[in-house]
Amino acid sequence: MTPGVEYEPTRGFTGRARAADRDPRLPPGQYDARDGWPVLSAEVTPHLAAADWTFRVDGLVAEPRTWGWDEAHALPAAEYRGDIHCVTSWSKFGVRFGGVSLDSFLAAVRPLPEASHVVAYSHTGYTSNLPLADVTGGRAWIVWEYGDEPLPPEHGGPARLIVPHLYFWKSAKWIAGLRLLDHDEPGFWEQNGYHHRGDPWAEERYAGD
Ligand SMILES: Nc1nc2c(c(=O)[nH]1)N[C@H]1C(S)=C(S)[C@@H](COP(=O)(O)O)O[C@H]1N2
Ligand SMILES: [Mo]
Repeated sequence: MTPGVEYEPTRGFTGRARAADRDPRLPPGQYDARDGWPVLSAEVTPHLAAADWTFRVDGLVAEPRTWGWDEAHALPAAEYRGDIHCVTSWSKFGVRFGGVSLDSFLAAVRPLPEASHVVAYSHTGYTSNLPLADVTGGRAWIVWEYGDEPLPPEHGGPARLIVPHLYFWKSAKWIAGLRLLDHDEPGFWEQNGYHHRGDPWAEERYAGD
């Protein structure tokens, strides 16, 4: 189980499995993908060299800034060990991603008080929207390692965003930047009927859930 995360006891019967047999790490309506890691991409996988990767944070910040690969790696290393959940219903337990906490990038640009939301955008044009509160406080990372290996291109390498407490569509692959806004601006899937926030424990899959 993920340290620091409390899991609610499962109540009653759920689907085919008896509640008692159900892994408490599994949010409602999800299954354990075990050794598999499905690739879900709306785009063709870009093959972006690490040397060409950049990450920019702008919008409602005191000092907009762009980091290159080496500059981003000079920030304090951080990792996520825990679970991930895709809205298409697979979850993976106990994965490890290595990179840098988004807090480190945000500390450098200094968000303005009116900043309330972010749009994350990829080098391919993919976008996802998030409340600023969901990407601060050690809950979001820019990562370039999966396990101890470089993040594979089909999974967003050279670098992607991860926001693992929300459904994984929020975690933009081939991340290019974050724009801080004073309002919520729906991203790619959110414009196509998905929920604006996407909490897997509340089963916030579609708009209106
Ligand atoms: N750029 C980009 N990022 C993306 C997506 C995408 O299509 N393009 N799909 C999202 C969805 S729906 C999921 S579940 C995860 C899938 O990540 P994976 O392919 O590494 O499993 O990436 C998210 N980030
Ligand atoms: Mo997904």
